Amino acid sequence: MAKAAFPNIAPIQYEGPLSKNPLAFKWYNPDEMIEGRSMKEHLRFSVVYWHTMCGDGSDMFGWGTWNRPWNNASKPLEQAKRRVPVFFEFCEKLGAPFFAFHDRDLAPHGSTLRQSNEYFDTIVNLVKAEMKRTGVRLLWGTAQNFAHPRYMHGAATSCNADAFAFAAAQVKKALEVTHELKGEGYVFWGGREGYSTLLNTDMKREMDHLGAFMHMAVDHKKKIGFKGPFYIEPKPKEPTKHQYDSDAAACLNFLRQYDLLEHFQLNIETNHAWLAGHTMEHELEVAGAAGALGSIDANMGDVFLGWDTDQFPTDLYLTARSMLSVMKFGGFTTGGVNFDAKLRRESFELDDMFHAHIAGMDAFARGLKIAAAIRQDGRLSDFVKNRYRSWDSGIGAKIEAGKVGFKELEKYALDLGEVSTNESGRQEQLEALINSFI
Ligand code: XLS
Ligand code: NI
Ligand code: NI
Repeated sequence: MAKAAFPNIAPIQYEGPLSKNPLAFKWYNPDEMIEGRSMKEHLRFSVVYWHTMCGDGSDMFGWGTWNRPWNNASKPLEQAKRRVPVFFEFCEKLGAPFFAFHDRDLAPHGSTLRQSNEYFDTIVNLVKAEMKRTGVRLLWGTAQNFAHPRYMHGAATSCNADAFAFAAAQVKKALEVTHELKGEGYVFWGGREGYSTLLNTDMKREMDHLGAFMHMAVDHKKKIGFKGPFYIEPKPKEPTKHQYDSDAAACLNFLRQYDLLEHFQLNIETNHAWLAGHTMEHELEVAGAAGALGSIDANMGDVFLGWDTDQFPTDLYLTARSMLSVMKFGGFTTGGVNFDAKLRRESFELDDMFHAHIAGMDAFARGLKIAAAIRQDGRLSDFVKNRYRSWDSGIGAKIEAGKVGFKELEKYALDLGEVSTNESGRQEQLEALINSFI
């Protein structure tokens, strides 16, 4: 085995809320049971390969800052090989049960597609061995169809049919690898599927192509026997001015229009929800109401910066309300809490990798406990139920059952005199109620 990358860090243990050890969990206690499931099963934490192994702290204004001693190979393939054991040592010490990758962050681009596929296979063999050794599993795989110049106009929505073909070949391969590694699901994030200006864009034609692309993916999934769900990950902008998968509602509309809904769920990312002008819980509720809440990319943005800052999620209101929505729709099955999050440029030391993930895991563990306590208490759900009681009997029940139309309702309203059931929405009281659990 290669030399340890984190020789000074022992496996992270749960030490409880009073611990002052920064390299310990204060709230994430994997085996603790909540509503009949262990925390580990509820949260299904996942580490991403791209930010964790391929990020370097650079931004549009400056070079990389992060101290990553293993990033010292002269050839890209050699570099990719060095990263594999480091990543799995990290996941193992952190106690993260899952990971996620793009094809091109595991292995480098080759000079031809054939060579890229060979590089990919070489690294996948190493990954497979490490997965076996550590027991870390794959939450989902995906294809990076946005970094290379060939995708400048998009991939499945490119004006260039050759780019579409190339993207199809890449997704085919990434899907096969995901299946080989027994991935729980497969993600489609839009990359550059969108536009910079409508002046040069045939939107209808591009959407039709995207629909066709997804059908081809579904066909291939069936062909190889991959049983996990496909997820679409909504995002409204960045890198393009407008991404077609702009939010949960737009994705659901696309899936319905192209008759794809039965094959897809959504992977909701906090920072993307915020960029779309929505809260995370809004997006979770939209997905959940359509029976399409699959997984989450856990991070958060900065309210004063209008871009995808991908910060680690440490806000307890956010994690508690996210978990309330997730639990309301039955919790994760194939999905999980995937940390699509990156360290700040200034957090350049090696230990920061652990501090950031511990912070995110503890925040979600605490969010889970808070959500479970709110559910157990019952006042919040009772309030909502009671608020809609006019639909449980009388005219409300008749409307819901489809037994009356405008004619009957007009008669009912004429005889009613005035609507008398209005009562307070109690927003402030409910906000205080939530606060009493935090
Ligand atoms: C980018 C997305 C991306 C997806 C995977 O903003 O979050 O990282 O999760 O392609
Ligand atoms: Ni993401
Ligand atoms: Ni993102």
